[in-house]
Amino acid sequence: MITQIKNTMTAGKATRLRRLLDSAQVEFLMEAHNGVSARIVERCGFKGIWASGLAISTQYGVRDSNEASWTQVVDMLEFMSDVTGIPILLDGDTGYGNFNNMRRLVKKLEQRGIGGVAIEDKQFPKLNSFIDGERQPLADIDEFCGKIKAGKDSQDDPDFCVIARVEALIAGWGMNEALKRAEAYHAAGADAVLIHSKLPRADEILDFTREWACRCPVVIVPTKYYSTPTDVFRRAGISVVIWANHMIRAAVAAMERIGQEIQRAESVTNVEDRIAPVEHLFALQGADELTAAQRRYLKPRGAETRAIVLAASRGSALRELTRDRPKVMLPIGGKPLLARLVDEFKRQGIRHTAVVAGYKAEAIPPGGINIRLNAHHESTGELVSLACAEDDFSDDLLITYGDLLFRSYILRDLLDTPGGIVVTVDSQLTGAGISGSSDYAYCSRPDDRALFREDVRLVHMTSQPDSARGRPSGRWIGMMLARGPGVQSLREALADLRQRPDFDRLGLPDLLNDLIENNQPVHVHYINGHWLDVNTLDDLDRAGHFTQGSRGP
Ligand code: SPV
Ligand code: MG
Repeated sequence: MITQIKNTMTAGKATRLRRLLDSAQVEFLMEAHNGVSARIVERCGFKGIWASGLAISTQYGVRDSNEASWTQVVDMLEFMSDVTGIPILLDGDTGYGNFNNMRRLVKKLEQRGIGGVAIEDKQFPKLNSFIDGERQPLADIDEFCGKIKAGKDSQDDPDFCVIARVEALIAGWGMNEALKRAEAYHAAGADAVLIHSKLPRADEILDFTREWACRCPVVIVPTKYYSTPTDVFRRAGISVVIWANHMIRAAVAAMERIGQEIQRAESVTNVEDRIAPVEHLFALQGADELTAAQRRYLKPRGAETRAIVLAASRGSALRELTRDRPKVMLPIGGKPLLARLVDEFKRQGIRHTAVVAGYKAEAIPPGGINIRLNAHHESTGELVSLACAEDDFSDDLLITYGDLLFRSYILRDLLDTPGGIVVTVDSQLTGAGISGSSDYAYCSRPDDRALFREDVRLVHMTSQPDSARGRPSGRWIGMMLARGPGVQSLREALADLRQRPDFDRLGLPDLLNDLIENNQPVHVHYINGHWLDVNTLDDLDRAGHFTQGSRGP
């Protein structure tokens, strides 16, 4: 129901209601009492809605005696109008007061895209016409005519409809009084008259229409004379028939039946197939539109991102510690590196992780991840491992080394950085805790720590500082992102490099350099510390502190 049809359709609603009144054939309005019932009425194919006072009172659980305030009614109308494109005619009771209240009512209804209002010539607070009708005092004719005029004078849209409801037959004042009042209200500017009857047959309605002779459109509410064939109304020249309370009565009957059944059975099994599936509720709410809007406005961070972790190496500098398991299975603060990594992914909404294993692959528990095997891990490098996971490539792809520890914001910010291919570069080149193995990044701009969302490009990556290129801009931490066309470029670069005789020895930096050489932009996401990779026993010691949060690298 969030489909804000209102804005586009509001302008025409009063006009469309007027067309129904003026139509040469009989037209129908169906009652609705809240957003969902209004939506259903429209989906059933009705051309207009009757916002019934009885039904709106009932859904609030109060009596149809102006116990719900007029603003509560108008608030409900807003929900109804927001979710529908067909016009709404409000059952405005007596106009909720005198001429002045009527003026304000019309203004507020127009603001909410309501097509028109019917007011009845009774006194505030009104009572439903089917309760004690003959003891219901009618309004003074002149006072009511003033209210009609006040309403008509207040409308901005010339097509907004004010319908005068004649209650003389309900109150037992007879046909002459009904006709006299209808004539006065018509002369005061009413766009139609609603003649109401509580008899089980349509006789007095038909008498009225005969006498009235189409001086202006006639609206009827055949709640009590419901068995009258519609053709009778057609032949009588009725403009609009209002089915005034059938949605709320249907809802009440269904709720009572189902509620009692569930209460008796202490189970919902039997009713499940006879009630609306929750998917139907979503459809009525317009859930599809929201899903489409989310796609448009809210690309969920990491929602479709898949991760590939390169974890084939032993980590031989760690000696005995990696005798029976790969480096990624080393516990840091009691939890293996790989499990920490996967937890970080999950924190950012990445639920699919493929791990390329090699050395002691069997030591990696398969739970929650896909394990790919680089059977030649001893003689091959990172690109061969990456190629083992090519089937796991998705449109949003995170590739990391398996021995990384980092603060959560680093991955979060990488996922937020625009670009087809993005690498995370630590601009800190020296300092405590910086370990030996590094991929040096030369970038289009150094990190002056004031760059914010500025596009910095990777120019080249080397495994040793390259004096010919000057001072490196930073160190790549072994984390990169590829999305959309970037993934395609990545595939092409991989295919390109596969042709090289030394492919087996190539690493991810070679892939990045190949992309750059082929004019594929590689964007840089700068960080400053707050990560480490685990290559040596010293790193392992630092990692323990890092995870305790006592000391960052
Ligand atoms: C309503 O629907 O609230 C009406 C019509 O006023 S009736 O209840 O038939 O009077
Ligand atoms: Mg009513």
